Amino acid sequence: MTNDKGRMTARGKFITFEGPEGGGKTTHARRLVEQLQAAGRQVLYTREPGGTPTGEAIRDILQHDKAGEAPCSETEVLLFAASRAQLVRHVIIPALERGAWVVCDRFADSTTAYQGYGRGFPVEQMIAINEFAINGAQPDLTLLLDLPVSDGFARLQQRGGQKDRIEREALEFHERVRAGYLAMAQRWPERFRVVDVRRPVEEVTAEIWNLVERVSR
Ligand code: T5A
Repeated sequence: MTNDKGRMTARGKFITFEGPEGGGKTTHARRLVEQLQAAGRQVLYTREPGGTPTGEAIRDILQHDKAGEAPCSETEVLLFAASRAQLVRHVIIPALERGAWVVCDRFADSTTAYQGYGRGFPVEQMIAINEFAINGAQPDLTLLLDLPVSDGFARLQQRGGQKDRIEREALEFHERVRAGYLAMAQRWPERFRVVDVRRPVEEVTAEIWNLVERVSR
């Protein structure tokens, strides 16, 4: 791979943050971006659903019923996948190819966790839809920020703001999501790292940095 000056560049690394609600994904993804930049890396931060004009429009439909009706569960799966397909092709793959690191706040595993384990669609079907959407762009490292569901919601309550459509789902739904994430971490141990986030922010930040440094070697 060469950059625009014709020099050889290595492909960047792709890091995703996943986990149940209120675990600190946005907080820690942004901290990681700052740390990587301070270490001299070119970094792109993005999020799902969203990250492109098409994706942000889909986000409004999915989270705030912007189309004037709630999407049915099948539509929900396909809209998350559509947002992802656009993000991968227009943003993530081009960034990795120019040697940038990509930090993404949620990615394909969210569909497996929420629509598969949470809503009850066949997990293997969700994985197949994800594969079609991501076009081979598998994360190098997935940081699963784990905490009990009730702790996550308590943090969101402290943070303030309205609950979106998915956050309003029953507690049992969110418990299945969390269990699904932990099952995925066991299934793909080479990619997943589980980070217990029931600890002060600085401690979690240090652990994440440790895990990320190992990927860059
Ligand atoms: N979804 C998404 C699907 O169903 N399928 C999919 O395929 C995809 C991609 C997205 C929603 O869409 C669903 C999942 C979600 O329901 P979103 O608005 O993007 O929703 O929000 P989430 O990704 O769910 O993020 P949350 O709003 O739940 O919060 P975060 O980002 O996990 O947490 P954050 O960083 O905002 O932190 C929450 C609070 O905790 C504090 C922070 O300061 C903040 O106040 N905090 C800590 N407090 C104490 N100790 C720590 N260690 C802390 N770390 C953070």
